[in-house]
Amino acid sequence: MAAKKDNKKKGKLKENVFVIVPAFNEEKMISSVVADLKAHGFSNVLVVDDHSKDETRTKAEQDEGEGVLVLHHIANRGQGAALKTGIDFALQQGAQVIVTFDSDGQHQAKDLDKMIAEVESGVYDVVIGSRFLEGSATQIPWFRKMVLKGGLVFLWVMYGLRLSDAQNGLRVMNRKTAEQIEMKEDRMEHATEILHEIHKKQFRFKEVPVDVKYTDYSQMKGQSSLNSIKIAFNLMMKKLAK
Ligand SMILES: Nc1nc2c(ncn2[C@@H]2O[C@H](COP(=O)(O)OP(=O)(O)OP(=O)(O)O)[C@@H](O)[C@H]2O)c(=O)[nH]1
Ligand SMILES: [Mg+2]
Repeated sequence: MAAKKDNKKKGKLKENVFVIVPAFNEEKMISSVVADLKAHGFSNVLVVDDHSKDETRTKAEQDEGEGVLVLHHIANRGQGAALKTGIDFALQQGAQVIVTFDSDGQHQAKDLDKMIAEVESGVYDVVIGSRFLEGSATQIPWFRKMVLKGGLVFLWVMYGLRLSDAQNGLRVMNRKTAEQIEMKEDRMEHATEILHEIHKKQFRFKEVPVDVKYTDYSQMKGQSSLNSIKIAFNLMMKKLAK
């Protein structure tokens, strides 16, 4: 309530902005992630619990009301599917700007204002966070860095797309983009799919530096290198099958 009052005072309730927070087994972080978003004036936070096995849903539901809504999958479908659920719901609610935000505590709400401003100004359709651009204070473990750099080469070779960060889940897009990108990949392949859709449909996009936190928790929970190879392999097979 206090945060809401403060933001009212500042005149920035961000009513047209919906933040989608896909969550799977994030009972340790979900409350602080939601609190960070609320403290920054976000009044439409949609947590999509993807049938977590732990207390993620219960924890998120403790924050429900006050600008937070929890959607729930009745089976685990993957981060891509959870984002799609959240985006479809946000569009139905009249969202003009849609943010995708990880629930593992690696993203920070402080990075969003500048990204949203770029979209709201109408110059860009999509703004994507980057850990690698100058201005980002992210300290990436060297092995994760190598895997992420490999992902960049993959994106370039497979889709002709040159970016500085190919796997960043922090994105801001306008309504038109959210309506037009097709998301068929239920699991982690969706990150590449979204970039490919943006490129193919010629949305105007920009990368901006953001700070991604690497902690023992995030590294224990995050994507394994093997999974990254599996994702690349799946995408390659699908491309070859076309
Ligand atoms: N809805 C849903 N979310 C998931 C699933 N798996 C992971 N996530 C969420 O997706 C976000 C990112 O997942 P990570 O595994 O950390 O992937 P990442 O951040 O790209 O990889 P790291 O850089 O290694 O942390 C987290 O907020 C997870 O809770 C899933 O099966 N369903
Ligand atoms: Mg992560």
